[in-house]
Amino acid sequence: MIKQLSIATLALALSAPVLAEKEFENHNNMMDHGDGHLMDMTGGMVMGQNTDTLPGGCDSIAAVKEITVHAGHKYSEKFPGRMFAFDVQEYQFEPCTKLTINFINDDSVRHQWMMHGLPKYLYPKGMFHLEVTGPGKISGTLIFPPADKTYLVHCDIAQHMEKGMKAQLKIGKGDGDLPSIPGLTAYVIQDDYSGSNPEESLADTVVEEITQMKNKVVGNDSFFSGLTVIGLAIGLLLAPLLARKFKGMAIGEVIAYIFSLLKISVEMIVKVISWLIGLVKK
Ligand SMILES: [Cu+2]
Repeated sequence: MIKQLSIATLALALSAPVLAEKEFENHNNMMDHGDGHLMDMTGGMVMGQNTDTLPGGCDSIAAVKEITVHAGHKYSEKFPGRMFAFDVQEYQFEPCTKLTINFINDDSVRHQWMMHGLPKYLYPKGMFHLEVTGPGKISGTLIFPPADKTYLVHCDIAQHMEKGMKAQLKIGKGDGDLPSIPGLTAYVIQDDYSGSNPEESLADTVVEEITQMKNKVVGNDSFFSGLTVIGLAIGLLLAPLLARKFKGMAIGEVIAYIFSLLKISVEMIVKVISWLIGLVKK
């Protein structure tokens, strides 16, 4: 009995730290590695921090601003098909603004707020980067250059941007919009929830059928296989187009459609030939 009890106690003691959720951590005691690079041992990191050097073309700091940015799964719920998002998808500031970002990660995974395209003489790799692993907060400061420009802001953890953690930051009027900003600009690749056959699978099936037919009918005969290769090449080129046309059709309908196409082309050829004969006869 005592032995059982002690095993149970031991199991509980071992499992408790695993089960415990990571508590919210304020990453405010960072080690300064120089060149605007700060980090601690618990998953907090700032890269490209610049609190005092004016970018070329800025006579002075035009404005001092501070924002709080949240990152987490819950902010993506209003964007169908997305898994992660920032709470805000667009920011806009005056040129030469000094901005402090308080970045809060509301998830248990690692997230970043990363800006690209900054001048490299001031920001290593042209980047400003805040990162927090698990629930927590980190703060960083930078000074924007003077030009009107739209900067990409994203989380660079694998697939987080593709899954929605993406925003744009405009300095002045910006220089256009970026694609696939959730709720703001059109996705480059639209999600398709229609449930019909994906285009590729139908194209693959057609190619497979033709290959099998070729093997049955002509074996490895070089002349025919040469022709078949040309046929296959044309088929491969046309397959995606036809597959799109045939989406949702039964295989019988597809064959009927191909035959009607063939019939139309034969009729056209006959018409052209008769017209040519008519010309010669005159
Ligand atoms: Cu992330």
